[in-house]
Amino acid sequence: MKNFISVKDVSDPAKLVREALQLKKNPYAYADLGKNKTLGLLFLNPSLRTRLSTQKAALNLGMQVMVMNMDKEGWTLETQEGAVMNGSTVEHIKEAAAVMGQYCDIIGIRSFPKLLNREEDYSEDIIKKFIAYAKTPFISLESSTLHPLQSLADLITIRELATSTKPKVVLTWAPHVKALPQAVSNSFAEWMCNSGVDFVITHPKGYELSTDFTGNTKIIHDQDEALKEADFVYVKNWSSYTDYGKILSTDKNWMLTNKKWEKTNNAKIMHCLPVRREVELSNEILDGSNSVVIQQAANRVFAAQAVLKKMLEHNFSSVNDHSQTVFQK
Ligand code: SN0
Repeated sequence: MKNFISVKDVSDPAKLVREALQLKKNPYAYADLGKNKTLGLLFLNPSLRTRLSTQKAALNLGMQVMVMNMDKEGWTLETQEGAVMNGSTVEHIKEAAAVMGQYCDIIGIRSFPKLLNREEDYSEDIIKKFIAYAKTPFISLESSTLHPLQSLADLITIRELATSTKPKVVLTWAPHVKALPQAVSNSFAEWMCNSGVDFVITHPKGYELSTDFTGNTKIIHDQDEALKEADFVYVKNWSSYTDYGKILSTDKNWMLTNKKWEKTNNAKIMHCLPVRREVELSNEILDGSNSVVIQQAANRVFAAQAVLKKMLEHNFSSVNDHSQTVFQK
């Protein structure tokens, strides 16, 4: 695995889940694998879980980690080709990424969409340019359109808790006060479509996600109907994809409560966090025994560790390094 941006970068998602569960049992089994390898984590937006779990994963593998809050501590980046930089941008992504590529063996970036121009956000211009100029293996810490480390942790959590071989998993839209990215939902849909679960999406009309990620997933606009017999309910807000970046509904009836939960098959309730209590999810659900949000967050470490382990083995393992045997005396 050179880059980890989407489920498409993973040849066998089920195997990656099994490897992550092995690492959870024995986190220090590969404590020397990342010796003398440096992971650089660059944040253009806030982060709690991604920042800490990815650092912890790297430390478990013996790597060194450098973290930078680019939005607050870095120079303002220019991304346009051919720009005359006589305004507020100070450094071009060409130099910034190339320099970081000199210091780091693997680079991860968080870069949220601006939610103003769909074409621009969905082109993933920033991460594509970073990969091109840094030339190191690359790990997405949430891009404009996807959040693969979150989705892998979600799949690990579902695998741990499932009581049947084909659980029913429902992704439900929830209200929010702000326009949020579609990335977590796109990514969850993409991973669920590749994992053999019975997957359903429910949202108000106008919140259809891109079929590039949802494929032919069943969409039910009646939330009560969609929740019937669910084994897992994944709660997430996203802004409209079709009326790009807009909030089309603030209907409080979409917030999951115990009364709605009663329609499910004793479902476990999932959310990627951070969650706005009593807006996206009720206190009674979050404080109740069916919420698995902390287990999901715990699994972020082993999702990141499984991915970093694959990258280290694929890109740096001496098994794949023939240069020494050709030139050594
Ligand atoms: C982000 C999102 O993509 O929805 C990150 C989730 C891991 N969430 C937010 O930006 C929440 C912001 C807020 O004000 O609640």
